[in-house]
Amino acid sequence: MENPLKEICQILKGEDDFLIASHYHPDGDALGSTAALGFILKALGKRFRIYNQSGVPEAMKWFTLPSTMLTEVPKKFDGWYIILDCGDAARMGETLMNAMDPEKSINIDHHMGNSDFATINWVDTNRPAVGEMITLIARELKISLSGPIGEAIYLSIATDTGFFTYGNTKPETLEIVADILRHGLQLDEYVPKIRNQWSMKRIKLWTIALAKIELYHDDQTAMIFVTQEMLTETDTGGPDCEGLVNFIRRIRNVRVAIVVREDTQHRFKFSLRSSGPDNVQVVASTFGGGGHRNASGGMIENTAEYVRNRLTETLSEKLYNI
Ligand SMILES: [Mn+2]
Repeated sequence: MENPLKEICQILKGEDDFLIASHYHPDGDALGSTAALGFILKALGKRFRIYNQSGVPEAMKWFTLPSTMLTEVPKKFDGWYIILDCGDAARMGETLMNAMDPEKSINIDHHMGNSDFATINWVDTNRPAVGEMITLIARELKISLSGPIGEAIYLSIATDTGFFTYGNTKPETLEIVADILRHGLQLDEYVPKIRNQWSMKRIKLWTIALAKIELYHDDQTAMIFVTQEMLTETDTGGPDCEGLVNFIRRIRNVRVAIVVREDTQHRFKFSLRSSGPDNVQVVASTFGGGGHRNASGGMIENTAEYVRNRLTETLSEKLYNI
């Protein structure tokens, strides 16, 4: 495709009915980019609907949407499907995937290895968030980043860059944020809305989990096992564990942080974090997992004892060379 951005803007201007969707269990980027594009279509006076198979998560219920978030695919829909932040078609959920008209679909994404599942595919892996790509659409259509559009784009970019701390944060990313601030976004009011959304259940889970940190390799590896028992006891789930691995990575002199979560009996999901040259991707790939040099993960089906031993042994071999 010569210039998918221009082509997408032509369709947004020329057509009238759109369904915007993102991956189920939406994160800040999925929800923020969906809303931002909705606000753009609203500004253009177009008909549109927004859809997410799993709806708006509890922690983002406060967020201003351009219209009601549908959780059912509309029966009679003849317009264009715009799919955001989905590395492959299955991420949008099966119902929409089956309903989507492959001849009238747009895929806007930043994941590596995107399967180019739509009619028009705009995939840019250098973008830290889809929200940044939606900004380019707004600019092309001469729509300013004021009010709810700016808020939605800020949510997208801030959450996918760890509030501008990950390596994917580029000068251009901060220039977009500067533009949003010039249009009036008040960070002291807005950022607490995004960040201060923890439930007491989650705090209870972390309290139990943090009390069980295990240290290995001369205290250079910190590991936590989150068991089904802990999750049941605190009435929490997988999403409540998010961020735990980054948190224990903050212990001084720890080079690798690991959180292992019991998914079902004898099935464990693990996340690894490191920084700089310490490559945890090679450790994850030993178990068929994936990710990046400093953030990777995967799954092991065996006993907890086996998982603990294999992960520490593999780290000894592949990372610490001991
Ligand atoms: Mn994203």
